Amino acid sequence: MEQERLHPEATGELSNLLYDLCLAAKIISRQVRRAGLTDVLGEFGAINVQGELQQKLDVFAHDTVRHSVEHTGRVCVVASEEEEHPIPVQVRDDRRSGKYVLLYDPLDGSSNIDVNVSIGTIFSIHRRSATKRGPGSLEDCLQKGRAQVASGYILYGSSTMLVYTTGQGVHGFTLDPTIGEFLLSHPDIRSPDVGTYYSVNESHWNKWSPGMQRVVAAFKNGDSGRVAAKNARYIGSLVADIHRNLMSGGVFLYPADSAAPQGKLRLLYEAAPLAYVVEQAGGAAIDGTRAILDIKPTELHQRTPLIIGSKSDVAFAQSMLAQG
Ligand code: AFP
Repeated sequence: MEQERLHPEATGELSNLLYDLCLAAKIISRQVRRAGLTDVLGEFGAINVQGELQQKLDVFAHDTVRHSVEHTGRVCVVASEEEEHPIPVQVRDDRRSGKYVLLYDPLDGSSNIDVNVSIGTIFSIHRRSATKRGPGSLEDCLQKGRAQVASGYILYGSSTMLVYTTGQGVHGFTLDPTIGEFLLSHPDIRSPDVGTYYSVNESHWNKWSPGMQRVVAAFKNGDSGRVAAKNARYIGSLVADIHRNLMSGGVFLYPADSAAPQGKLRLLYEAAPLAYVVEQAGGAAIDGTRAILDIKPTELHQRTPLIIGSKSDVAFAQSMLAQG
């Protein structure tokens, strides 16, 4: 509400949409916290559009987020990692169709669910073009990351945290399960310019370009005066890796490689929302050459290489890669 006052034109709808996502996060968090006790672990028995085996919690999280927003009249279309096509939100009266577009990764790091390692939900919110009415479409989803009005993630880790930005800095809230409310625990998060950690799955080393191998080698061993050697940390849950580096300083890399020439991570509901958060905290995010937020998407599930984190580390990687 305080931030909303910075926008005289605000109607409160965005605040309410963020609050709808908080409700979904509380429900998912409860399920995740009791995962070993209830029948929510393991496979759902279907394959999603990414060709991945859906986990029961993937589907639960997907449905929970969708149900928490689709009856509010605030969104005109939702798109999820778990659905091939965008889901237009039907409204009884076209004049009332929602003005926001929600893209989300319901549960990122699914392969870590059954082994009790931190996982997360990632969301990206765009405004649809003002002239349009009725349910939204793919076109409303294919917007540059720079046009996001809000983005963030929920981390289901040692505590459940919501970290988001609406373009006025990055703020972190911790869920107090005793009152069922997110409390402001980390106002104005700023990411250190130079990071302590580098985070990359080095098992893909042999599939990387020589340029990318040089970048990771420099982060590992240092590079005479240009970058100091860093400590390695890699969880394999994007949200958890990004959050650690956001708080302590670090650079996360998921480069393109010979097996995945476009990289693995999805632009619209993984890279772009996290890039908005990290840039707002003083960091940077690139695909190797250009800012993630300046990429014009052409497909809903398009992938992108990602180098994200502390500003000078990302700049170092960009300059090394530019040398070819
Ligand atoms: P899953 O959702 O299949 O666990 O993938 C997680 C993820 O999309 C992202 O969270 C990780 O950063 C990345 O993939 C891990 O990929 P690798 O297993 O190739 O390191």
